Amino acid sequence: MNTKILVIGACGQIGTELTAKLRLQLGKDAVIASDIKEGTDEFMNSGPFEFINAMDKGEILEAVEKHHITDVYLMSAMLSATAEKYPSKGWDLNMASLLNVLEIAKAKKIKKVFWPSSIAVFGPTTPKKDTPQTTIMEPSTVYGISKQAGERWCEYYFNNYGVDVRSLRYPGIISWKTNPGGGTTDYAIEIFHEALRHKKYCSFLSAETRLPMMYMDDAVEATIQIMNAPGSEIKIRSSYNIAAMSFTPEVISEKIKGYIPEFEITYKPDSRQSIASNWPQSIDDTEARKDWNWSHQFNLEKMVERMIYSLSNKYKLMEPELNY
Ligand code: AKB
Repeated sequence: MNTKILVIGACGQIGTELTAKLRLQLGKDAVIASDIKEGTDEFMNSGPFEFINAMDKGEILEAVEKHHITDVYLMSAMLSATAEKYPSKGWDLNMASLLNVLEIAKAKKIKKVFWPSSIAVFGPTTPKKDTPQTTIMEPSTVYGISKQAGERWCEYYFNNYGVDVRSLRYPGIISWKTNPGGGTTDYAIEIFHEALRHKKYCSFLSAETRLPMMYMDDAVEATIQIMNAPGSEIKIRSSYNIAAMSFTPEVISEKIKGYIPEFEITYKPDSRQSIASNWPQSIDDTEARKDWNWSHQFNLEKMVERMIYSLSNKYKLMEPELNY
């Protein structure tokens, strides 16, 4: 049976780029994009699309049967900062969407599921540096609690019903094509837009708040790689730690100054500071590297260079000097 993919939440930050990459690899008709809302014109014209509310199991099942779907990537979620504002909505969306897809997989209607977890599963009692795969997890946000519960559900459905579900604990994902929404790590994207347009940025996290981050291309690569790995290599069925770089607002602003010397950063921590302060500073992803050969391509320097040149080009601020 040929692989036929349904991406739920395809118009979001990661969903958009994941869908594009999968379509490049498998052909546009092998990847059905879906979301509760429309994407950009460019996205809507790039291949088949279904309107799906991830909280409605019937809508997901209908699309699965109509398109003979084999693999589902469930990318819809309410992120940390927004879920703190709407706790019950965040919990309902993050849990119901996952259980809907796991139930459809349990009924053998699909073969494989990808579901993203997050570094938000960790909390104030977790070791902050090189946070291990298995450690104390006492998340303090609604988003983190939903992701931790989700990890338990993934492992439960694998152990008890043989559902082939695979998951990654994403750090903050940095990208320039699509904007993020509602996350605590979003400052690391906003800073580039503001630096290029206004040469200044007011950070909502303090200068020394260190968080794990990853460039979008690595996140998409890791997602597709874990889904393509033989099942026998996937030893962890809750969710894998993955890592690429860690930095503070101060460190990234210094890197940006290397390209835009007039850039100035100021700090005005808001409610997102307490979320970030309870998260790890860096992640140990030894298990992912060992089990299915994960490795990242983008370090801090390469990511900053790519962001500056791609966004300069987008805003037509200067002729990019590098060709990718
Ligand atoms: C967020 O900030 O909420 C997300 C995440 C780390 O999962 N980017």
